[in-house]
Amino acid sequence: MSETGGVSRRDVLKLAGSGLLSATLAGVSLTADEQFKLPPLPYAEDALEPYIDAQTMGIHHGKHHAGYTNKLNAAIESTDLVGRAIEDILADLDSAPESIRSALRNNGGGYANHSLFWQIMSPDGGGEPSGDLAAAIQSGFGSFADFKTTFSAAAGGVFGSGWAWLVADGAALSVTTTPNQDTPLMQGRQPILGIDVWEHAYYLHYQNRRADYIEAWFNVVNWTKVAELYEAAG
Ligand code: MN3
Repeated sequence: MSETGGVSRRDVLKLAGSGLLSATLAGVSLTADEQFKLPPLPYAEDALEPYIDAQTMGIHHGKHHAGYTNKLNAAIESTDLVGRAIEDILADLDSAPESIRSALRNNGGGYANHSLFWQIMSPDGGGEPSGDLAAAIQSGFGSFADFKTTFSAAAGGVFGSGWAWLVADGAALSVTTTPNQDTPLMQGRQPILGIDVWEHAYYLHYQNRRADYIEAWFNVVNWTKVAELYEAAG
């Protein structure tokens, strides 16, 4: 094994895996404990096939989400935001230094949105919710089918890049959309389900067929996780 200055390739790979190396390369001086960490995917990159392809998942998580994470860390260093929860930062953007507010909005939003996105999908997903969440969807939208129609229309109607959300305001549910990496958290609202309709989320497999991506995505929605988030928000 080749070694340079006592640091082996294996050490470098370990550093890269820990996120320390990428942050160092980005010029971030935060300690490991102070940094936002890229959460690992809770399943393999190919686990959501055929609905979401492995290459899209790998790039989406390993490049896009990692990029938001590194740029978020770069934005907060040397501010009093270090150590604050991302939800708190996003709910209070107006009090952040103006010079980094756009960076926080875009990269902090991207960090939070994708951290949620991986969690609310699963290779064991699909179907329909049960229990309190199912009752709330029926109450709010008429039926699960009506909810799906409303949510899909909202997601399909996002102009350009953005997200469609199912938001819990206490027990009540509503569908909303945000542009770019904005999130309902910026209005102090709690998203419990979201679909990324940036082209990077689907273009390799679906090209311009966003409606096909949205329809397929329902096959991987992790309703168990969404129900947990709903209970926590209530
Ligand atoms: Mn994305």
